[in-house]
Amino acid sequence: MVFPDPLPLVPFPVSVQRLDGTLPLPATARIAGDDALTALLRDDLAARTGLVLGTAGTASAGDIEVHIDSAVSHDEGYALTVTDRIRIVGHDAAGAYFGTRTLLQLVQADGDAWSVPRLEIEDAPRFAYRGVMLDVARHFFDVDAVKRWIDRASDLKANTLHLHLTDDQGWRLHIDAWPLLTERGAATSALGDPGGFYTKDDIREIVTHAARRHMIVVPEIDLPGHTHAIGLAYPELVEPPVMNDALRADAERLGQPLPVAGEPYLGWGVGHSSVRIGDERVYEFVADVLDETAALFPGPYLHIGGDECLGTDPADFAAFIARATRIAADTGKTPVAWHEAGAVADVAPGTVGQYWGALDPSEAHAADAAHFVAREGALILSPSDAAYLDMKPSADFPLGLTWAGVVDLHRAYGWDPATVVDGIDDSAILGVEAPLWTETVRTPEDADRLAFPRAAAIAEIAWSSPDGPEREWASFRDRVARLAPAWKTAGIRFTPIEEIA
Ligand code: TNX
Repeated sequence: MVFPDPLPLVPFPVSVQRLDGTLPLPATARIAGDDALTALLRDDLAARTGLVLGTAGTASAGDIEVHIDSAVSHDEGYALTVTDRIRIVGHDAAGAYFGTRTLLQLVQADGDAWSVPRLEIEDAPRFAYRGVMLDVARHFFDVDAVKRWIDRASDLKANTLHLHLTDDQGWRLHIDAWPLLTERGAATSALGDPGGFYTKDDIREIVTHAARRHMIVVPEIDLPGHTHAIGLAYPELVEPPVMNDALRADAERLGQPLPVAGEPYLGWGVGHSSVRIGDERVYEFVADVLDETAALFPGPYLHIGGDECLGTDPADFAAFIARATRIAADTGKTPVAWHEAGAVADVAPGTVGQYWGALDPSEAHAADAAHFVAREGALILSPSDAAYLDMKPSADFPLGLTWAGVVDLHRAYGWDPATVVDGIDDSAILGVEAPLWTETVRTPEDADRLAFPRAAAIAEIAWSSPDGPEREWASFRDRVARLAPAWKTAGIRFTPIEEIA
C-alpha cells in the first residue's frame, strides 16, 4: 500500500514526519490504555473498518496504545507515532481523543486488509473554541440527529456544539418554571413542518454524548428578539409583532408571511418580535430560563442571542442587553452574544461576542466586535460569507439561503480569522464556529448536504495555523477528497462536487 502525499488528514497537523513503509492493522491487533481513552476508538475503528479489536494491558508490536502524558505540550495536543506499533500520547484526555481522530483518518483499506503509514505526528489546536452550530428552532432535530451531528463535527476535531434552542418558529427546551413554553410554543417548525422539544433528560443525553467526545454544548436562548414563540405560551411577555415599512417590504421580497400574535410563525422573516423590555416580569422570566438552562449544560458558556432586533429601539435594546448579560453572568457562566450586543456600552464585562458579519466588516460591525474585547471579553468568528453552512454552496443548490452570498468550498477555506476585524488577532479570538441555520433544512440529510464538505474547511481553519504545513487550497482539496470513503462509511450524505465524488 502506497500512501499518498499529503496524507488524507483534515485538519492537517502541526507536523507530520513520514517514515518508511506501512504498519498493517490486522484483526489481531489489540488496544491498550485505560477504558476512558480507548473505548470510543474501539467502536469507531469497528465502524470504519469492520475490525473489532481486543484490549491488552500493555501494547506489543502491532498493537495500539493510548495514554496521557503532560510532557506532550498544549491543551488538547497529542503525539501520534506509527513504528512497530501505534502510539497516541495526549497532553490530556481531550488530546488523546483528538489523536484517535487522526488515526481514524490514517487507516486505509489495503485490498481486504487495513494499514497505517509509518510516521510521527505532533499536533495541537490553534484555537480553544472550535464549533459548529445547529439551529433546532427553525427545524427541530431529535436527540439521535443531534448525536450524529456531534459525531460528525468531533471527527473534524471540533470541541463545541452551539444549540440555537429558541426562535420565532419554536421554543425547544423544557423549562420547569414556564412549562407552557414547550407545551404551546414547540408544536411547529418553519414551512409548517412538525416541531418538537427536548426534555431535560434529552439534554442530559446530548450533553453526555458530547462530553464523551470532549465536546461542550453551548445553549442559546435568543433574546430579546426572535421571541415570537414565547407569545404562544405567555402573551403577556411579548410585544405585538412589529411591522414597519422596512420589515413589511422585506417579508414581501422574501415571500414570507407576516407574523400574527398568538399564532405559530411558519416563515423565516426576522426582526419582528421582542419581549417587553420595560416589564419587570420579563426579567423574572429571563432569570428563571437562564438559571435552569445554566444548570442543565455543564459547559462554561451561556449564549443569550441579541441578534437582529430590527424593530427594537436602540436604547431599549441596550437596557435589555446590559441586564440580560448580567443575569447570564450571575449563573456562573460566561455570557455569549451575537455581535450586535457589542454596540451596547454597558454589556457585561467578559461577554464573548460572536461575529457574523462579512469577511470585510462594515465599520459598525467591526466596532461592535472590538467592543467585546475592550470589555475583557473575546470573539468567536462566524463570518457569514465564509463560515455559514446554510449559505448555498452553488447558485443553483436546492437548499440554503444566499443573503451573504454563494459560499463554495474554496471560499469557505480561503480566509484567516486573524485578518477579519482590524486589530483583533489570535490573542483576542476564542475561536471559530460554523453555524447551520435551518430555515430550509428539513432533515438530517439536508444538514449533511449543506455542511459537507464545507464543515471540513472551517474545521481546518479552527485547528491548523495558517503557516502550518499543507495549509493551502490545492492540498486541502486533495485531502478532503480522500475523506470521501470514510464519509460514505459513516453515512454522511455530503454534496459531491468537482473535487469530491
Ligand atoms: C441571520 S446570523 C440570523 C438568523 C438566520 C440566518 C440565516 C444571525 C445571528 N441571525 O436568524 O437564521 O441569518 O442565514
